[in-house]
Amino acid sequence: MTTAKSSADAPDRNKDGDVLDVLVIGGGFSGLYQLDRLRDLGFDVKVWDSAGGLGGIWWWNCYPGARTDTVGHIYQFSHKDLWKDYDFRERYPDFAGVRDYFEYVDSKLELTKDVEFNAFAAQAQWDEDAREWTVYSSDGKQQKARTVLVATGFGAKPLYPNIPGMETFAGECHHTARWPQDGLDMTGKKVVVIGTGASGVQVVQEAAHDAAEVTVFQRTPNLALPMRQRRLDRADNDAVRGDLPERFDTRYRAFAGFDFDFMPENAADATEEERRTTYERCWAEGGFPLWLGMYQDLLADEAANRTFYDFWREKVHERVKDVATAELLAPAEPPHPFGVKRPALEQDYFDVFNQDNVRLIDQNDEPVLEIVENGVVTKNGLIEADVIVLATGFDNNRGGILAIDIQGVDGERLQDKWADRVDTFMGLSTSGFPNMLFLYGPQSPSGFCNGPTSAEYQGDIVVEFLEHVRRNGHSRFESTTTAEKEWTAHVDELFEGSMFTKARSWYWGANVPGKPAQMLNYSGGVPTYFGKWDEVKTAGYREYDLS
Ligand code: N01
Repeated sequence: MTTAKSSADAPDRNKDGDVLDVLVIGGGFSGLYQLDRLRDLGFDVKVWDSAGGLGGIWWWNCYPGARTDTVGHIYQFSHKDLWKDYDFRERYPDFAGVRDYFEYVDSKLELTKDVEFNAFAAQAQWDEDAREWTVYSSDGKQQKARTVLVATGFGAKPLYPNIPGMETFAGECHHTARWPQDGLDMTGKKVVVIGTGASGVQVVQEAAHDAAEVTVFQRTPNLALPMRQRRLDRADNDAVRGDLPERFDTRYRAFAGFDFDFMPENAADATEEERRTTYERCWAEGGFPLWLGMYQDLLADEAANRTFYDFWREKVHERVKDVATAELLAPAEPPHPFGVKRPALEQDYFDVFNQDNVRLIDQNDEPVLEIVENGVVTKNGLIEADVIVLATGFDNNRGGILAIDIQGVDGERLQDKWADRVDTFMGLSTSGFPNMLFLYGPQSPSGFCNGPTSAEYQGDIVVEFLEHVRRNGHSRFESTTTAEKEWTAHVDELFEGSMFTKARSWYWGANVPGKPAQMLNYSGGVPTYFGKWDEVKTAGYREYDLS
């Protein structure tokens, strides 16, 4: 946990009123944390966010059923004891719950006075002589800043499927991440959902309760795990708060920044009976511990992994009555090893396929060939639709950054530099683009790290680094090409030969047609990542040219 320091020691650097010390692009957990910490330290800082209000990714993702896959108590700041006064209404808050939490944080920290909403950063240009960035918004605003922090998140750029005729559809067709802010009533409607990632699973559950018909196009089965959602009252929140500080601390020591970690035992060493007992116990508890709190060899040993897959499959088949549908949802042969593609958490996802109004279609056998005025067409004819939900995911990790035309030294474009490969130092910076840092960026633990954990822990190293730069009177920092080559090789080495190669996932860009195959999420774990940064700091940030 961090404590605010007085701004009294900070030099008055903002002599030129229209040049900020720091402009943060993105006002989610990471961006807002930067705002608060840097402001306390006397930096002149503002946030630009393309959203119309607080919530970061939860402002955009307001589709029916959108909710966290992390329990609210761990999906919040530990910062400034904010957790002491906030009560979560549900164990896993929905998007409205997360927005409510952001409002609460704002009421305590007065963040929004320094946030410009509806400001999409379209371009950023580096001026070597002035040693500053100029950032332009799509609606004509401009802002100079000595440092730019890009905190756009890993899912800022929606991925749209390339289906002919999309523009001819007369009903409502929305990507889950561009859902109408006023909502969309599905009652009595015919709904087609394309995609069964975390977003698709959540929409299907909700649509199934209200819609007249729900047709789900599945390309890859989601090895979804039980959520075990429940409502929380004051007493529940008080009980959780009791040991929350210790749970926050645990996040720093756990592989994925949660308050739990893999078990120190191997599934391969356990008897069948012992494994079954463990699986049943974890199944009853539900949530991500079933993924990242299980036997330590499950994500490394394919035979061990198969024991859990078979257990999971049995559980799904117990719930889905139609054998063919159950087989599509949970095939005898795994589509990929369990857990190397992100599983969703579900409440009644598998059960709704027992309802007469819900139908599952194998997108591989019967793809959507065309969208027409009144529905979608497959090889078997027209499926009528009033609503088409594109739950097709994102150009993850780098998409939100490359959506900004970033021009660095000598006008080099980041879009060109990263066209074939992303190169960063620890996911934080890239050479040729001085005085720019990425939060939750590509090649950081990002997709393998609980968001608020990264916002705080990675946020702290960024703040500490910016203080170091300021304290030493530097006005320019840039990571070296040697450092980023070594880091990229390290990220690649961890990926190559790992089980993550066995699923076509967004972790390594396999979900986007034409995107270069490259692991974009650091899979060495949160403790290793921060241990490496400690070495960097102790050695005096030699991976950066400072001047
Ligand atoms: O996106 P996804 P998401 N035709 O990429 C399919 C976080 N998140 O929005 O698996 C047909 O996972 C695609 O098929 P396949 C979370 O980290 C968190 O669901 O590639 N289908 C897949 O089924 C998550 O992992 C929360 O074969 C197409 C789906 O669309 C990440 O965001 C909630 C297709 C996309 O799944 C992304 O999740 C939501 C096409 N052309 C999201 N293109 C919570 O915390 C893609 N697909 C709860």
